[in-house]
Amino acid sequence: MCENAPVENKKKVLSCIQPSGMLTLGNYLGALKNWVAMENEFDCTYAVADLHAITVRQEPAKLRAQIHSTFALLLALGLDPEKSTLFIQSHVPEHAALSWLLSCYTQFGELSRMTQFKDKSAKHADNVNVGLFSYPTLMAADILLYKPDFVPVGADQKQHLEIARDIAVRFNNIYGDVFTVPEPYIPKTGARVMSLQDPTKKMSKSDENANSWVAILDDRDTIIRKFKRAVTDSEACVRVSETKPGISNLIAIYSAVTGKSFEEVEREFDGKGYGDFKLAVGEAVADELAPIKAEYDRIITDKKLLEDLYKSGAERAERVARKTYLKAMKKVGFVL
Ligand code: ATP
Ligand code: LTN
Repeated sequence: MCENAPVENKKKVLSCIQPSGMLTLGNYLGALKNWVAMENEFDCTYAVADLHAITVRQEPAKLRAQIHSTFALLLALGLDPEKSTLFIQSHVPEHAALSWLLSCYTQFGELSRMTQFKDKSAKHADNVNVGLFSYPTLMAADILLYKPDFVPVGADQKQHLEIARDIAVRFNNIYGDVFTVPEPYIPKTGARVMSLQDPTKKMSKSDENANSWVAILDDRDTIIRKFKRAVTDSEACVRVSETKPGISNLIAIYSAVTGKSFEEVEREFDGKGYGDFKLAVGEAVADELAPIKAEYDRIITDKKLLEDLYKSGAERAERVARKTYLKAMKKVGFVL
């Protein structure tokens, strides 16, 4: 579609990211890189999902810094606040408000089946709070308020998106056409980046072993060192195979960053050892992330700019969110 086409003709996209720690290469390849790629073709709304982050305990000062940092990173990635609506979730109160409404149209049984809930409640056994359980209703509110056609997320969020769709259909069946039922948009390449230390698990920013993930803001030496230490196998043959999850993960990462197909990568490293390959992956990732880090370092010090942008983003988001929220409230029977 033409870059200057009026916004109304473009399909709508909505996605959010939690400020729950240092964003990783998994977040970048599985989600954020795609956000940037979608910006010209779609009318995009992107938020820092800070309300979601407190489903696990956060230290106040650290959370505040992470919210700022995540918002700054969105700008550093190259997202344009004129083209896309960029905001912080808690600045638009309709998210929490609609979440309550939707929770009354969500079944206990369907939330109990969420694998992320099962995983996270096992991991944080001392704090299995109600928010962690009902989190998909907040995510459904994030989505449904903006009536998006597509929701880009990594493969791990598919189940939550399904629930959002089910809630929308259920609500619409009772009250008429209130919500748009969105489609998932899951990028093919780099859809699931695995841990560098245990390639059977996804790369996760909350993993305690810092060698298992690469942060988008890691410096070059750190990135190369982490790839050198990546767990592989003893076969020393650069080839994708189900029995070689470590090397397959590195090939997928290299392919996502360089745009080369898996076959091209295998050919390029035919007869070469893992040492050479790991170094090449590390260098390619470092090259891709370096300009983002440089831009981030510049933006994060400009507090005034950040504040202006997240305030105007929230105003723009709320104009849309308010309309949908009031429509839903009215349909349910509230006095407005
Ligand atoms: P946590 O470790 O706190 O659960 P996370 O690292 O899994 O967090 P999220 O904030 O839950 O990250 O995810 C943000 C986005 O990044 C989502 O769209 C998610 O699908 C995507 N994502 C996260 N980790 C990966 C990964 N390893 N591979 C691909 N995509 C990922
Ligand atoms: N749950 C997502 C983040 C998230 C989200 C959303 C993604 C919150 N609200 C709405 C897409 C649409 C996660 O943890 N990755």
